Amino acid sequence: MNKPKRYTITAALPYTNGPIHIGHLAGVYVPADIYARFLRATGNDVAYICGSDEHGVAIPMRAKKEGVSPQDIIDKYHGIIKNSFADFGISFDNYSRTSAEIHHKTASDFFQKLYKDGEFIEEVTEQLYDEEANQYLADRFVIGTCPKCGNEESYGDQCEKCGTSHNATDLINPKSAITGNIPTLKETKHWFLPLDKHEDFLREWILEGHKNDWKPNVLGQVKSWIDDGLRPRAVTRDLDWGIPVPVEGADGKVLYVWFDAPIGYISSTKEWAEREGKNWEDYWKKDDTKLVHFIGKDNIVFHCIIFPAMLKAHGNYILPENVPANEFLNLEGNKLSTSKNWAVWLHEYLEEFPGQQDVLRYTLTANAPENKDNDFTWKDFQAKNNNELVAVFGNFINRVVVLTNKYYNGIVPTPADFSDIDQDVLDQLKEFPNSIAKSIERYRFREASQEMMNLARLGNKYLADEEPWKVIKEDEERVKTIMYVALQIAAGLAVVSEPFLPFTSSKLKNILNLNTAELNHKWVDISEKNVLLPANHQVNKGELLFAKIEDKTIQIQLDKLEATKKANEAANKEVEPQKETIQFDDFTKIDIRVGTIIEAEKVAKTKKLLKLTVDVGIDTRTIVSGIAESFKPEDIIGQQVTVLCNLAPRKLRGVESQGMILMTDTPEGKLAFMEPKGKVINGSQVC
Ligand code: B3M
Ligand code: ZN
Repeated sequence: MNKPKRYTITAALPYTNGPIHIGHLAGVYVPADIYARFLRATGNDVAYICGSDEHGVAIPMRAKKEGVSPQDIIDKYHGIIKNSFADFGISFDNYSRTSAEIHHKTASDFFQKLYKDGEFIEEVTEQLYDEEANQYLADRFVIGTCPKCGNEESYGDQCEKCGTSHNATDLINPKSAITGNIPTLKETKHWFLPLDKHEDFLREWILEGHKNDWKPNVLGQVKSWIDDGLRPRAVTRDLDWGIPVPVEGADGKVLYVWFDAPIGYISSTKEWAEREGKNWEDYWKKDDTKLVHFIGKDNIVFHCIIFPAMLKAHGNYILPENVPANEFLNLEGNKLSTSKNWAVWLHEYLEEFPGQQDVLRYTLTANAPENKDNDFTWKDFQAKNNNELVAVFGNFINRVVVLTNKYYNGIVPTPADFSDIDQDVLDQLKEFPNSIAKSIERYRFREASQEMMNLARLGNKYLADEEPWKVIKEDEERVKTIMYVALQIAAGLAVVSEPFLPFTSSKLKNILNLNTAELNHKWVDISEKNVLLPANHQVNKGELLFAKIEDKTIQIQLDKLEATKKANEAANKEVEPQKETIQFDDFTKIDIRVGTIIEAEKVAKTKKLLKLTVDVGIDTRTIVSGIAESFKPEDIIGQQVTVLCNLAPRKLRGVESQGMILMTDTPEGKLAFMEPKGKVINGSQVC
């Protein structure tokens, strides 16, 4: 494609059925934001478009789970998600929502055009039906085995494991997600998009036309999907939540969420264009516009096959120039999961790491799952922060600014002649905008972020080698040149870091006082201008750009995940089967009393055991109990407990135990006392 006149960048519309987590940022929104920011910084006309995906079965399912209406759910999570994106500097030009009137109209008009042009197959077919729930089962309302990869947790419309998309009736052993029943089949009319009719065009456009510029993971999925044979896909549903199907004979039917959601990119662009006084059609219908969809791999088939087929069938729309889908991010070795709360939620991250959005942006970029699934670990997060952001980027800037203020009151000194090393460093500086740009333009954001960090490394090494803090004692003129060169690198870093570290770049521009008209450098200036910070320019006092993250801070996060893991295990724990039947006489032999813990201490050289002194009313006795990992000795003095008293004494790690404290498990996987509700006299019998 020749140099585009404008760019339309879309980022997958997140479902408003829950908050967003680091996987969303890593997979879609940070790479898209880097790309949009870079394009703006290099003088392009950009529309960076997104919005909330508010239809589909996921919403009413969440509403039912929370006992509220679907509207309550979308209003709650649309707000949380929109704020999270803003908090992390995801610089959309517009963030809309598919419940908006402009979207309902845009999607309805789109459907009607295809309907009138005869692009749909109208057919009565047998669909899965839940007799008890009295509703058809589609999408997430049904779970079964994926016919392609055997994943037993596949939804009715797509399998998140292999990415394929299918009809609910294709599932093997389908089960209703509402009642758990096995569905029956019941006739119903739907409108189908005949994907098979578009096979030749899709093969030519993607597998030929983009075989050299689309990512292998995307091409691989698309090829496999086309080779498996494209079939008509229902684009309507028997649901009461969604956009009503705008044709005769469609009462009680809505547009399939994956038909309406991608049209959400168009309606969000319309909303933005109306507000900005632009023509939305320039961004969707002009051949000199470059359209790029940023998505996760589970959305490839919808963005590379179904939506392009819709655009093609409609006519007059451009097609995506690229769909650089990322793979999945895992968390500490396990798949991120909303339902299992196995995630780092963005709103929680900011509570625990206030003002450190760029640390997460950088870590997720440096480890992005660009070509294969990757793992986020808190240890790596700490290492990226401490070893790169603090020790290289922050250290370099801190030295430059502190020394400029110390030696010259913040005034950029006039350099003497440059040494070969000075000149070489200044020449290298000029290359960074191009080398970073090359990586960004090929959607290699990991590589681009490391190249950006290489500029900080260049500056850090230059200062470490030139040691101005030593040279100042014997050659002040030389130090002026060294600091002048270092300041030019710092200015370059302020500009090229912006796509990756927008908050840091803004702070750095303020520190270097770069926000004046003549010094508000563009990306290209770093390569073209010889002077970025002129002599006699005043820089401000410095501020710490990054703070070291201590082990104990990371341990808190790891403990949180451990607690989540235990809670999930407890929640999924099979209930122990009942023990063998005993006779009443057997029961009358056991003597269970209420007692009170009056002393407690750890049993030496053990992790789990506490030695308790318990007043059981009959007497005061020693009982050894394996509760040390759930309770501190000092916290349970005075605790009333239920005690099996006539258990034969036994020695545990050298301590004779005369009885047993009865405990149970909490949902969080911790131990809990069986304690009476309200104070009870020690020795009271339990029976
Ligand atoms: N909401 C699926 C997802 O959140 C869907 C994306 C729509 S993009 C048009 O992964
Ligand atoms: Zn599958």
